[in-house]
Amino acid sequence: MAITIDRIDTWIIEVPTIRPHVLSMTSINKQVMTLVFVSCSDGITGVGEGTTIGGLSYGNESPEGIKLAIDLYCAPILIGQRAEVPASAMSLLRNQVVGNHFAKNALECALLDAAGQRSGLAMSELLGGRLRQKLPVLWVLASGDTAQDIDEATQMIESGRHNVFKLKIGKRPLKDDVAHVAKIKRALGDRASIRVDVNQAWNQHTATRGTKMLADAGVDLIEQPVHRADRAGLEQLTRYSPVPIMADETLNGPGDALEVARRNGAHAFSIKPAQAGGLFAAGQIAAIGTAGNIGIYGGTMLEGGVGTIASAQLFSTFENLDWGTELFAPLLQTENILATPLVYRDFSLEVPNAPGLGIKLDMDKVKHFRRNAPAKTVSSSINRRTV
Ligand code: MUC
Ligand code: MG
Repeated sequence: MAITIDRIDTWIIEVPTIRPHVLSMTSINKQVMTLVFVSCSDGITGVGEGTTIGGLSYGNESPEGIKLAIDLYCAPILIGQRAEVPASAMSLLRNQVVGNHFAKNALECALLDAAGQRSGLAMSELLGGRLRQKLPVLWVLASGDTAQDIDEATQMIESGRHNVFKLKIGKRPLKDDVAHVAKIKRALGDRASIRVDVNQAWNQHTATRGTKMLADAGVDLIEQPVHRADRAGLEQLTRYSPVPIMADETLNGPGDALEVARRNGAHAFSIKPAQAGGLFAAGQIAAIGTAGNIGIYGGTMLEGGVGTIASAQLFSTFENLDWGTELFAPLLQTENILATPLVYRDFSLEVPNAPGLGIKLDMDKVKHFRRNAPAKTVSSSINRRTV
């Protein structure tokens, strides 16, 4: 008898961050994650995550919008469909729902998690086959304070957790941003690689000056310096910048990747399943990048454990991962909602081997952090993680 999708639940979870995380367009003190649970007629439940940054300030979908799109539109299409064939369920969904990439990615992940649990295979095997067991992971310095960033980075290097750092810039005037970056690079020297993410904040003129100034400051990579729609600008910078240019917000699916690759519009692609519209779509972006001899980097939407491991499962299948990954975000949250701890060691994240995502949620913690949860559902044993 066919195994069907019986029920879909979405929960909004809010976990505070260990410190404010300051980006050019927003600052966050908590991360809001929409978890989706897909329950199947054989008793298996898969989980996925839809997470964005700062409500609607970063991407096209908000946590509430992701929940609403799933509850009101996607779930009625999927319920009753065959659970064993995630590709066919997702194809049906794509035919009937335009856009809503974060919601689709969360659902695809949950279907693949369930399929993995059913077959006994890790999700990486359903995505093409794992080529690496651990992934290099950088840390993002974004406290908003230069001295605190230097302290944070020094601790990370000394504890063996990270030695590559991405700095969030674009909020302050260019010369202040460059002074901030240069001070951090001087303090860390050759012990660290420094990259920056401008999150679209610059116009062409500022970007042209900025790339040169950042080259002098010792920066290794510049991410999304101009607006996501400014492909011509990205192309110009890619031609003339002394520092490699990475596309992030510009890449909202394989079509964007093809367009950027055609015009040699980036030196590197940041691969994000949520932005791409799913894990397979993200894999296609990586394939287009690789075919175009463009460097590949594993990005994040600051997802918690579920979304981070979904990305890790995919990134572990990439032949080229030239710039490593930034799958650090569970460490930015005060609390990990997983019962199976993630292993960050030797500047890397280990990819779980158990079937599906290979992780288990700690449901007491999930309930505790659920938005509008009834008064405390978990004891006071929450260990505040410090940087
Ligand atoms: C982005 O633009 O890359 C990734 C790391 C981080 O701190 O923010 C995200 C978003
Ligand atoms: Mg970015």
